[in-house]
Amino acid sequence: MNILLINPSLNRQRIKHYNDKIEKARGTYPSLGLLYIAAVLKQEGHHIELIDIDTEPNPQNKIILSLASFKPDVLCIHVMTWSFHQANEIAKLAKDALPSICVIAGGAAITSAPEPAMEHSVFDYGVIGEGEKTTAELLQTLNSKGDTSKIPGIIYRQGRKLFLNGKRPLIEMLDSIPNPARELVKLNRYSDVLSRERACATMVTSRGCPYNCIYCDRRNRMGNRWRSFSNRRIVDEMQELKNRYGIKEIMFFDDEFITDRLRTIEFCNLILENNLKIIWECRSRVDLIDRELLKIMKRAGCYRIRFGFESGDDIILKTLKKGITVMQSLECSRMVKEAGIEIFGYFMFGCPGETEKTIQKTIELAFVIEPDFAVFSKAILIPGSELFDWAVTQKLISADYWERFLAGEITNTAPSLSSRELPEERIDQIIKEVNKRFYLRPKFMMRKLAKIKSLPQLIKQINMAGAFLNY
Ligand code: B12
Ligand code: SF4
Repeated sequence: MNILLINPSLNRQRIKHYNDKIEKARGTYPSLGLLYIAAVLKQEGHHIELIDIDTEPNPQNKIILSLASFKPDVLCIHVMTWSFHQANEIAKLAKDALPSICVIAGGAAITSAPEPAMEHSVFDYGVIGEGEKTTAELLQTLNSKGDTSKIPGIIYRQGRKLFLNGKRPLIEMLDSIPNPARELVKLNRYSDVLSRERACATMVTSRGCPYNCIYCDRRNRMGNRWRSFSNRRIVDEMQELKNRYGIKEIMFFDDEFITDRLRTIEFCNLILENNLKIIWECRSRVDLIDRELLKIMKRAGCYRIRFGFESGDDIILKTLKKGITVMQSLECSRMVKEAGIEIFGYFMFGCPGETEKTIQKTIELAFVIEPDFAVFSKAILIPGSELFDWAVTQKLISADYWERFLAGEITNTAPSLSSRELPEERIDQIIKEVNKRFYLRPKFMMRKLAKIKSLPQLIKQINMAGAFLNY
């Protein structure tokens, strides 16, 4: 079959934490999820074209041209909640041009709200959760004009009715999945404001997360059992990125990279044995770090770790079920700095129980930790999160908020908690102030300049600083 895969624009769909200039300066990444799906479909012998809206100078024309010349039988589209409307418009465009085209959608928007997402779109099939096995089976069945009613992990429509099939078990052997089909995209058109090297790529080495932070929708997506690719497979993928695409830097997008300490140590050893010489960053938790681990990570090329510090108040951390304390955040940051690794810190305002006082504690924590980069944001009630459900029970948001968002009745992409004592506008104002205070400090700028490793890095960071000045 001819299959067109589309990744909607991330830049046009960002939730507006920052102004457009800052959002744009932050960078653009390929959808790894869509590239995994593409790899499986290629393996199955289908003909593939992939369009990533953000990397095309004229994406609308590119889609129209592909529909006219490639004549896809199937359109596969990646849908996050925030790109839902755009994805639906693309699906409509495809159906107008090719009425018989079958549209399959997958990604967080489908997984967190399958029925509303189908109800308010023209998608024919929705793939829920991990998509590789489901999509392969769905296409085999469609190709042979078989019965899709028994395929686990999908939602589909027949006439005006929607049918939700049972769940598909998670993939146990991640190594059975092929590498993302990066050959379908132009890797040099992606960028990240923080990357040191021009040639930078993204990768995922594990799926799932065993923790229970209430603001996260992890329980819905890849499950709470952490599963990993084998270290051999991960290092081979890194080697391929280096040899085939000249990649010198990798950003690991795993939900939780260090869940298994032993795996991390063995992974670092394998990098060293293979003399890989690639620098990388990952995401982890402050309670999973120790000196010995950091030492080997640094030797193996780790130059930055992202941590969700979230709050400077222990009661709030407890409410968030984050499972960490402020002391652990401080201790961890000390160790990471000593190891010569950069820190990227996430801090959150507007959590349940938040007051001006607890916000000040979080700001103080950020200035004591002094991460190399920091994101200060509002706690967003994302669909499928325990925080959203809690807010519903507290009558702070309506249970059908996201359904109404998908229906186009609500346009606020970032619902958050607010109270008479701490209204949303006040939190927005605090975020603006703290961003300026944090990033426009002469000390911070001097330190950043001293750490610049290349001209592209310098240009990107000057652009970002310019964007912050107008913030
Ligand atoms: C990298 C990342 C980003 C990047 C870029 C996204 C990108 N292009 O990769 C950036 C930093 C820009 C970003 C921004 C945001 N992100 Co983000 N991000 C991620 C992250 C960490 C990794 C994504 C990834 O590569 N996953 C690995 C792949 C393999 O998994 P996957 O994408 O889910 O794909 C699988 C299935 O979903 C399915 N599938 C996916 N696409 C398709 C398509 C088809 C056709 C089919 C059949 C199946 C299918 O099959 C895939 C393989 O199994 C995820 C967390 C995570 N670990 O997934 C959050 C995540 C996707 N982000 C999330 C959020 C909340 C945000 C922000 C709102 C954060 C914020 N507060 O600003 C913004 C909003 C972005 C926007 N569109 O407006 C949520 C999404 C929730 C939702 N309902 O949409 C996630 C799930 C994290 C979380 N728990 O909060 N994000
Ligand atoms: S925020 Fe991170 S650690 Fe917490 S549940 Fe989500 S993925 Fe896991």
